[in-house]
Amino acid sequence: MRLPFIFVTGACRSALRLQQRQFLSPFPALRKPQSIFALRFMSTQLCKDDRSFYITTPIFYVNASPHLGHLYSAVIADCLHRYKALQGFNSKFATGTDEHGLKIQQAAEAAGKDPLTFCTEVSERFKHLFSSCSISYTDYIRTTQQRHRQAVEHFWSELQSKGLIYKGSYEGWYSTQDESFLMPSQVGDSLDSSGKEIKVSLESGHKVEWMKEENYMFRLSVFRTQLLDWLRGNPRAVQPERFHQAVLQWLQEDLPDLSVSRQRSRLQWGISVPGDAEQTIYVWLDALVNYLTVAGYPDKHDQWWHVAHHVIGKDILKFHAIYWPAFLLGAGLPLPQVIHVHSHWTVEGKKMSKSLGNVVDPLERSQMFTTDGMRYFLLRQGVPDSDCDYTDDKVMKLLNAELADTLGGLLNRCTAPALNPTQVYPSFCPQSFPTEQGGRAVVEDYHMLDAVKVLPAVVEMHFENLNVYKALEAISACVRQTNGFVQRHTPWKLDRRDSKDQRWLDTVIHVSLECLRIYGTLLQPIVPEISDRLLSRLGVRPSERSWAALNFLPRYAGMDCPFEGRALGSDSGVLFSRLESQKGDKQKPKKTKKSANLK
Ligand code: ME8
Repeated sequence: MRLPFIFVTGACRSALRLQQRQFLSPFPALRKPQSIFALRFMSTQLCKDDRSFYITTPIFYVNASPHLGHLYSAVIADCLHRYKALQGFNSKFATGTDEHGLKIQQAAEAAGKDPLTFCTEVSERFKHLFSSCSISYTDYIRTTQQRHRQAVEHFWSELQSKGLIYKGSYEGWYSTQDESFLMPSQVGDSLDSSGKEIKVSLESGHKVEWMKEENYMFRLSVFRTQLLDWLRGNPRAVQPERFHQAVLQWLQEDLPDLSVSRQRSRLQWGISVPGDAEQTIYVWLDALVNYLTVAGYPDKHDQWWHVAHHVIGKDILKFHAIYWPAFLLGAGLPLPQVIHVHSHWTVEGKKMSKSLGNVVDPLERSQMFTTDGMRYFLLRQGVPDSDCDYTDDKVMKLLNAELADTLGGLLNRCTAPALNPTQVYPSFCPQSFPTEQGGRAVVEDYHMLDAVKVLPAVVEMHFENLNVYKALEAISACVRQTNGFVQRHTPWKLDRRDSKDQRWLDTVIHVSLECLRIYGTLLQPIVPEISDRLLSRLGVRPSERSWAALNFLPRYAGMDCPFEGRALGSDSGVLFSRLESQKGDKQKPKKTKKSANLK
């Protein structure tokens, strides 16, 4: 007897639990000896009963317009935010712009604008890109906002009151482009565009300068052991694994104290050190606190702060996995649950850069390939572990194959009036597709049902790890299986005058629409507009699109199906139009015949 399949619910969720570990300050010389603070950090696992979720992107520098990499981080975070909301979480999603620091000060000067006007203009460009690309942030933060200044000042005062900040003198290399201090071992020789010898950061290639000035230092060195303990005790704190290992490796080396201010005479564009107008707070300390600002720090951050997840690019790992946790430990705050790191997009194997003239404009591309098309491409091809190369041709081929032909083709076939003249969700016939073989279904059909039944759990597992490309690989494989199912049974060849054939035809279409319903529901975080069109065409109401509604083919398990007999949605338009190569390698959507796949 073939049993109705078992639904593997929340495979990963069952493993999620909250752990709390108590830590004592490693730093005995606290200014207030009685305030030996208990430093806590949370596990990287999500608390099972907690229905709050908080996801962030980096806040982006406003020295230049947004590029493809910025959109990529935003799309990843948006996908996780939408997925959590579908699961019934109260999800907060923050993005925004990083507007202080020398780099911005210089960019505004070069543009001949006052810094705030300059920042507002570029920040608006990011905002425009994000709203054009369905980035459903719930908070857009700018570090020039008053609420942020208050949060940074409070945070600074907390660190200071715990004796973690002292006045010192910093001498060493600084990269304005990265707004980063470097050890001598991180610096190498290079030539600038005029052939002059310069020093550069070995990691980013950006020019560095020798800097010597009086400023405030943070006792980063005392947190080395705690950071190691945190990472070892929470192996999923930094994902993917290779980045976790990279941080552990960095922590094997010396961890000097960190300069956390600049002299006002050199840097005016920033937040002053509380009580010392001659010093400006280091832009990275300022910027990292944005995550707390959005959470409601300093008064009401608890609900969000203990469920914080950061999405970042690999270039800013050290700031997020060393400096930020150390600052948080210093301030007595929990650490982020997970730091999700992704690799970079390159163009023809090269880093995107203004000087190389190879920066991919995400707004232009999303107009060319549609917003959902770009989202799908980035999430389907982007592998967090390794860099990916971008070409327009790849986008076109992928979208035509997977969205236009396979998914769009399947929907066309199963809803076309030629096969479905009454335009309703047809009935399932248990005799034609029994739980034991003997009906008209063949062994491959049962394999397909098994695959689609477990698909939500597979997708959930990959979303939780932010391996969205794996989720899309799994969905895509199932879509192909369903196409194969329809192709195998050629429903257009069945004789509708024969009642058995009619029942089998209805069953084939019913099963296919059920598959499409599952794909449409699971694809919502990735391609919200396409999913909406697909689900609307199937007659699935907005209240029936959550994760909880993912109950595949209930009729096969002897239960009622709420969709059976329901009218299909009236919009029978093309799900995704095929893209055609244009002159100059530009692509544009092309109208396709709706029934291209029908005989
Ligand atoms: O670093 N591929 O801002 P930023 C993929 N303001 N992602 C890329 C990318 C690429 N080629 N290039 C950039 C800053 N990114 C700071 C952050 S957070 C408190 C402060 C993405 O404008 C990626 O997420 O230089 C990277 O980490 C981020 O943009 C850097 O943006």
